Amino acid sequence: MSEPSLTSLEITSQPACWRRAAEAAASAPGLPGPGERVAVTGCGTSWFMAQAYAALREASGQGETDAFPASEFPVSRTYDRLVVITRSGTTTEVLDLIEEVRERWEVLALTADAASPVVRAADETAVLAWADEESVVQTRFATTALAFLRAGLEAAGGLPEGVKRLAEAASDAETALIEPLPRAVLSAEQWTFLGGGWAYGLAQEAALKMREAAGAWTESYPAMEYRHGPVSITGPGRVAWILGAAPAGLEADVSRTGGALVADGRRLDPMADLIRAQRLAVAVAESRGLNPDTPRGLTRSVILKG
Ligand code: F1P
Repeated sequence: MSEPSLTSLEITSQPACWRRAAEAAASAPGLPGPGERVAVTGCGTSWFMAQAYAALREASGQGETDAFPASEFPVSRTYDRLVVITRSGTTTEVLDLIEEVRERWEVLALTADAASPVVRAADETAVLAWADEESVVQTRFATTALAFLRAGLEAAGGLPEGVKRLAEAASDAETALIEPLPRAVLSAEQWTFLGGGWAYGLAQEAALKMREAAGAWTESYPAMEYRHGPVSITGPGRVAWILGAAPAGLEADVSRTGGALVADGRRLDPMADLIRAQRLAVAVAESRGLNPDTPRGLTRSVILKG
């Protein structure tokens, strides 16, 4: 048997990384306080984590929270605080954005690298070095950054009704790491990931993982938007996968198409369910003879030449 990929090893370490994030968040400076008007940003995977956190914070009643990709940030707006997520700390669009707004807003940066430029650019930094990765494809850094922010919400005023505490999510993650993936999901030719509220950002990330690691055809939509057109993609040999709670009628919609439905949101926290999608990405990559550690056309961070 060949050695497991770096991506697989990093996926496996997520429950421990999340628990450490919860400890770190308890005494971290720079986290948004209740009532602050906050924007969250990043690129690629980091933007999807920003989306998930923004929806979770707003639903928890702790304040208006927007998420934008760093390259499309509406800088004329007014915020109290900008939260940036960047594993490398070197992504050009993120650094340019901080430069533009740092005089006006407090900036908290979450990064894996204490020596990176973002640490000098931001007012406060949370260095989640234990979650850094060797793989280009992000898995544990991204979810650990979200775990850190989620723990911050838990400490500041609580999570929305129906959202599990991070400690429970970490237990679900352990389940998600060992459960066999359904055969129909492993052998499918197309996957559409869905999620409502904060799970939408996670659905976006699940779809991106499949594209990056496996070059797979995936789509992602807010759960209720799926029936307004995208359902036409689903059919025999294809999968619709809902992270978090499934809206009424989804099962019947998917069943009519002849596609397979994955809907374990009652049982698994959406962050834990994302781990199953990460595992699927590795499995599909390997079944196609691809190395998930070396995604096509992608580097650890994108640094644009000026
Ligand atoms: C983000 C990024 C992602 C990409 C890939 C590599 O970098 O470039 O856009 O999807 O995962 O990382 P970072 O700003 O988080 O370092």
